[in-house]
Amino acid sequence: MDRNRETSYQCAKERYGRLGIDTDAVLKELKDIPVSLHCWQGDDVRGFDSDSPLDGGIQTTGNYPGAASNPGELFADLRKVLELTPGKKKINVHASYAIFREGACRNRDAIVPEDFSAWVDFAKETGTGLDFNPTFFGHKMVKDGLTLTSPDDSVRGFWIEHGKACVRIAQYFADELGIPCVLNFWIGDGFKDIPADRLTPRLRYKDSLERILAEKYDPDKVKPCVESKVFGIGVESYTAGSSEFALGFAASHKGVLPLMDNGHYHPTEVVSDKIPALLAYFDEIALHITRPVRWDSDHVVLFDDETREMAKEIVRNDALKRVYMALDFFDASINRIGAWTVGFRSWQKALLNAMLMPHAMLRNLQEKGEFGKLMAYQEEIKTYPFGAVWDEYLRRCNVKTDLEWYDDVTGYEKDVLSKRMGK
Ligand SMILES: [Mn+2]
Repeated sequence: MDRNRETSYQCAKERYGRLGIDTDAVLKELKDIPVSLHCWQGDDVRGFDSDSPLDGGIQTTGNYPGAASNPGELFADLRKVLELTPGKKKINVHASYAIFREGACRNRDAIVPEDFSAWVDFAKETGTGLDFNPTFFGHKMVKDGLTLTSPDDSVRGFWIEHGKACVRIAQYFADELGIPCVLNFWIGDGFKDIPADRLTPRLRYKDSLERILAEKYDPDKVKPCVESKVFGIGVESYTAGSSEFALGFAASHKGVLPLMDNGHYHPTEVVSDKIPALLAYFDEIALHITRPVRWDSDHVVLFDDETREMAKEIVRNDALKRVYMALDFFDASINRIGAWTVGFRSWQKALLNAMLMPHAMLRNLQEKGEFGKLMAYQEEIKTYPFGAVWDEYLRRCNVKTDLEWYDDVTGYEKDVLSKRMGK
């Protein structure tokens, strides 16, 4: 079996070599590219700090048993996913995942780094970095669906304080781990029906973000982003943090990155095309990688056409160090460890696929106007022995290959998940 795999890899290496691609060098590079793994797939975005139902226009569907319901369970599940996935990881944490020590219970406007020290310990133990997100949803201070755009000063002030607390926590993460922390601002603020004023809420959002980012941080260590969205459930007519708003804010505030979530656009728009458009203007950008099915459904990321195309745009524009990549999906209808793992492995596959393409040669065909040949070559490359290189990558990363890994998921479900009560 191993001998077959070795032979397959050597054949693939030789074949890609003819295209001028050094597969060994690619595998070495890929395993050091950080990708952020979101903590919220493990518990359907519930978090630990509030019993409020999920709102802000986002929704999980499904009731598969075994969701994590406390930090110990979530850490155990994350460890399993880390074991089943190749490549370098950061863990993406939402503020709602604060882990209060005995007796402490702080509201979101008052959270402190100590409330996240268990995450730092976990990151140190697993050799991962940490990214962070303020949580502007699922909380009783969300009033009429509004947070940073609220006309109620006490509401808006509360959420500004939350944002500032999160800047301090992001700085703490970066200081503790020596790895920059991406700090992503996303709000679900908007209106269900036709508003009378679309500008004022946006001006309040802009002012709120400026007040939050006035909090002191080291721009080499904390990377603030603004994530846009087109609409959410219950806020179909107007979203304050639209694409133009987020881009405009990032473009006019030094050091702020635009963050594109590929579920946050009209269904025929593609983020793969937006990546190079933004790279023309921004030194660094950020991505949330998901799979929207007809709407922002946050299905598990697959190795599908648009996922591959997004990875290609990053790789062929030599932007692996300019694009902060994070996964953002949640499926509660299947085994959550399996869902997490498929999603992470799919993005790794997409990166590997992109790194195994002769981009200079293909670009040259485009420049020369040889579009028939370009189409033919792009189609031929699709059936190159990608799978043999993927298997070799998994072997080098000490991760189980093809169909073997799901046995671990099944075993973990039997031994651990099935014993969890109530969820
Ligand atoms: Mn997102």
